[in-house]
Amino acid sequence: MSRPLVVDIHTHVYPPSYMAMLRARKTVPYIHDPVNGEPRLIILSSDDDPAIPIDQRGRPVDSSYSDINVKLNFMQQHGIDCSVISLANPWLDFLEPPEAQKWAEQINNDLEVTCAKHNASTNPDKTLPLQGRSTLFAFAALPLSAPSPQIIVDEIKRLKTLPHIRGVIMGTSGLGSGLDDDRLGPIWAALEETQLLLFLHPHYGLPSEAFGGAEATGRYGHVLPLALGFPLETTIAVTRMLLARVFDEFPRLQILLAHSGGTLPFLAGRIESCILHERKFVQNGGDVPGPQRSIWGVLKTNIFLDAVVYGVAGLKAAVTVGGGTDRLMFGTDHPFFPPLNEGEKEWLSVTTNYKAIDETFEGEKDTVAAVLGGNAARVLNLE
Ligand code: 5CU
Ligand code: ZN
Repeated sequence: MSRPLVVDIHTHVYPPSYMAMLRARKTVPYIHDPVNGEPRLIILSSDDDPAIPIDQRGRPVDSSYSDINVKLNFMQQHGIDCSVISLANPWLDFLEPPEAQKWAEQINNDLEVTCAKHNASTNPDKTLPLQGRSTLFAFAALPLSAPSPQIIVDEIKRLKTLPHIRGVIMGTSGLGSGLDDDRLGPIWAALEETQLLLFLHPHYGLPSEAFGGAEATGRYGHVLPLALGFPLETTIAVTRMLLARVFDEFPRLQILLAHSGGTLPFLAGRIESCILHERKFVQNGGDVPGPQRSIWGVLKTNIFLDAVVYGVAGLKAAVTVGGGTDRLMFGTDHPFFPPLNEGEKEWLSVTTNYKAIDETFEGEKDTVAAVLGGNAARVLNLE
């Protein structure tokens, strides 16, 4: 039986130039790289607690974060034909305004060159199909802290001309105050015009007090911020976009939500009901224009979900709100969630997602093929 094409649409890198920048920093995000001892990556603000010894903060960081050959080995070991690589969080959000444009151009050019060089080496005549060899495409990063939105718009337009860029990755802070910010209008317009896919990804989570503060970090590590903070952050960000009428004004905006939309598929009905009962909105007798489009319509026309949810229940919710299986796409979140034991080749985080897809769509060969790669190849025009 021929195996289906597998495309990983959620897989991160920190290009070497970005790693060097993190090594030179002393505040989050940074890499602590002692002369004796292992380097540590400190990206989550909850990790940067002075009560935690510096050599225990964050997590170990190895070449899987930055070396594309390690990514290619990982792809081969897990049957992945094509990866759409993206800069990992916190992207360029923290840069001083005058630095942002230069770094965005550098990182995006690095991503483009990495993909171009690799693909030229495996498919010099550009005649081979995607399946059965390794291919790279990328989601680019935006200079969101740049001094003017026009710089961001110009970068989006430039990205459209780079052959291996298929979209942009963005966190939930936007220009600094969330995705319901009116100043984002020109950026949504540029994404809509270029039809570059916006990969919306969490990073900031919830205030650490929601999880019990520093004491809880000491006891439970990353479980609460990653298992709950990340998905709720995504859910809140998209709901704020909906409430701010972003999908009314930009009905052709295309967004891919990380981690199967956080908790959005499960909470969509409640969100819709709260909107329909909110007296503030003009349609309910108030003075604030509320969203015109139903969340159910937005989920079926503007939103794609990755399949990085590690279970059947989450996948079923994702396909239910998407109105079918053609808006769901396989991903790994590599290099995050590596095996805990050195030398283990198979990643539990990846096999769990493969297994969940198999169990959810058992016996539906075409659906499994669509979720594993067919949908991504179609939506991102990967051939
Ligand atoms: O493990 C983590 O902290 C993360 C992260 O920071 N970013 C991500 O994409 N996945 C997991
Ligand atoms: Zn991720």
